[in-house]
Amino acid sequence: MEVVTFGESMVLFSGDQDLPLEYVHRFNKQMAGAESNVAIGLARLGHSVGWFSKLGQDAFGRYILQCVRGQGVDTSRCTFTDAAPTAVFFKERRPGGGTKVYYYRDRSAASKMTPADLDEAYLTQAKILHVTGITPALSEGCFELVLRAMESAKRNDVGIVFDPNIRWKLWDRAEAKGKLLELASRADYILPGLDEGEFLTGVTGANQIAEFFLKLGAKAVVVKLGKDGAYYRSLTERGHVPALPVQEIDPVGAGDGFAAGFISGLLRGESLAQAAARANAVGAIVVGVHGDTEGLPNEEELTAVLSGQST
Ligand code: CKP
Ligand code: MG
Repeated sequence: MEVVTFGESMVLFSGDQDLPLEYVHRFNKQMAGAESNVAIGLARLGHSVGWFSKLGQDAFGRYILQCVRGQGVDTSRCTFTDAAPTAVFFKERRPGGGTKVYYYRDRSAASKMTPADLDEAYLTQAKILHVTGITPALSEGCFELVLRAMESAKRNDVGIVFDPNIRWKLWDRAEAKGKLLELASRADYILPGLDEGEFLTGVTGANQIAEFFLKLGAKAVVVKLGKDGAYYRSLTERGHVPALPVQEIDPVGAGDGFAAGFISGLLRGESLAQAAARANAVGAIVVGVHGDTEGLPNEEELTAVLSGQST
């Protein structure tokens, strides 16, 4: 396995009209979760990747497992529990554009994960561990699991990619800052959005954010700037990748596409500039499609976008 990631995935119900949820009658059933989005993105680009979670012993848990496994992701380390349900969330298509999400995930099956759910031998044979700041927000056990995985990766030369993915609905602000910085200090590659970076570091602007995380021990930082592309910096390289022209249909999942593209670049041995461009292109493609994983490109589609043949 080239990459291992883990976290909570949920069944996603998206309203079929641009209306507040109370007026929506029909919902499409899909599934999503930042880490499984990344795993699916990597599998589509031809990489071997494992994702694990704790799923409810219920129809939705089985559905999530089928979806992720069906995309070619190794799910052999997933476990089921009958002590808590699989979480769900709803996506509202806002009148006038944009989306809003509503979670029903409190005390879910995934929030029961602890360090005991980590198979260290499975993790340490990988080249990259991918973790996000969503998992540590779910429970103390989940925070401890992320910490254990990062420490084990560090001891065994597994590169660590960290996406802060701050979810304000899941965190108290002070706790978020403390715990996410504790995790960031163990990461090799950090992929914050501009707002997230400014919140965590207390400094302004992509270059300063990158400098802060490099001093904290990261090898490279890529700051996602949305419509302005991305800024990357390591000790030896720095620069800016311009955004690709896209029609924004559904921005949810773009950050995960970005992470998948970036990790794919690392695995291909690309320079930081190339990996950031690959990340930026995958993120842009995802924004143009409804759903969190449906737009994730295969290598052929991505190459066409990177070479300017299509967007
Ligand atoms: O940062 P992104 O928009 O790429 O993340 C989207 C995912 O895991 C989405 O699939 C959702 O399930 C979540 O983030 C979340 O927990 O918010
Ligand atoms: Mg994100």
